[in-house]
Amino acid sequence: MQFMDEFKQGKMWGMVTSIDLFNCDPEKIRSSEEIKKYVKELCQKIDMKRFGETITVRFGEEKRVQGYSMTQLIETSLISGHFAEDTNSAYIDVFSCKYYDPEKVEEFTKEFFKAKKTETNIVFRKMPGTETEIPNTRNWFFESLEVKKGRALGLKAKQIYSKQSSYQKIEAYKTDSFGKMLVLDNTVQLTEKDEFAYHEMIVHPALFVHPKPEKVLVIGGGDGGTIREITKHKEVKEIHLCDLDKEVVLTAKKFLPFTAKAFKDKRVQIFYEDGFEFLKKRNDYYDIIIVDSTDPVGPGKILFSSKFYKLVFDSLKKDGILINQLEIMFYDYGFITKTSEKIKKLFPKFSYYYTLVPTYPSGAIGFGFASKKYNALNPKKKKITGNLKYYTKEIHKASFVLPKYAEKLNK
Ligand code: SPD
Repeated sequence: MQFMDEFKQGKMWGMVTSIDLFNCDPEKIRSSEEIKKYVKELCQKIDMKRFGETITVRFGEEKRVQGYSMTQLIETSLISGHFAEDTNSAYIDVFSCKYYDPEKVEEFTKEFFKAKKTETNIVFRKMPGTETEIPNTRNWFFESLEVKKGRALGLKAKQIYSKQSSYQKIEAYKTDSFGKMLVLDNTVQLTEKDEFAYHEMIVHPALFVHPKPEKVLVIGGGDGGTIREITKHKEVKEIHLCDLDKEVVLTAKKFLPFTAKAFKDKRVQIFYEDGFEFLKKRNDYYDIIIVDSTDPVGPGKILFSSKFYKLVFDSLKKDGILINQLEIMFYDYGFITKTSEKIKKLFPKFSYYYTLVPTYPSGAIGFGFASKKYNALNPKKKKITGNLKYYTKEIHKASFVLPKYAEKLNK
């Protein structure tokens, strides 16, 4: 634990261990004697000297808060507790400026009240001059799926919009360091500062490889970033965007003008449809299909299936190219391998490549480049309109060079 050693060395003023206990033994939390016994035994266990007797008072005219409250002064601060009879929960705080083992407190407390589940938070009380930059996380955004896996990037962020659409939770944030941010189902989709690295790289490798990309389809990508990059290619005549969720497009138009501006381009046509159903109606039509999907959970899951790739294959012309968002090499290597296998069964050429996006978990994200005819490593020379900040011919080639453990993907 980060501050434990400093605390032991006396560099912190004290430590609070707050334990929430759920599904406790109903009899124990309703007994003043049991609560007092708990305090006595706990103090012995963690070597704290009680100062005076344990006070218990049963409060609560209102059902929600009905139950005992307890306080026990100790020579080095205070133990307190609240016992909620309505839910059989208990909330205990042990605050001491003398060192104790918080795990012992948690274990003993859980066992004593026979709680089925506990959640414990430890807070270090600082001395002047020892304050750190470690923030209070209340105004910070973390991806909940990442937190569940015990890792996460934190962004100081203020929510400016939130809506549950028929398909997903849509949120917009203003972050301190990455500008505006779009979040779908608690997962970062883009931020204003680094989206260029994703959108340029999901688009330009294919558009520079295909000699005559006239009809391009984007599935997903309702924020408009991918469309914006496609519009930089003059020879493209039709740009179709198929996104299930109209609310994403509306959110982008309102909060993300830097990506949504591309919707104004005359070549763009938007279809609010299920990508799967949409493709069934288009055979041998597109030069390039780009799947700018969310992760393979919720509405995005089907976009990683063999059935879907077959539809994509049939909707592409005989020299067509498929690009799809294909997750994170560090974290999802198994999934990437399996998904690549599905694509390789249909397309004669397949390679994986990646780009760097600081606000995605691990800072990188990859794409599949599946082609019926053209070689992914052979970009053509051509002029495009507008600026590029990430893509160059050199980056194009370098992005297909994979770390040793992932090399097999491109063999
Ligand atoms: N892990 C998040 C992957 C998000 C990919 N889609 C981003 C959409 C940006 N147009």
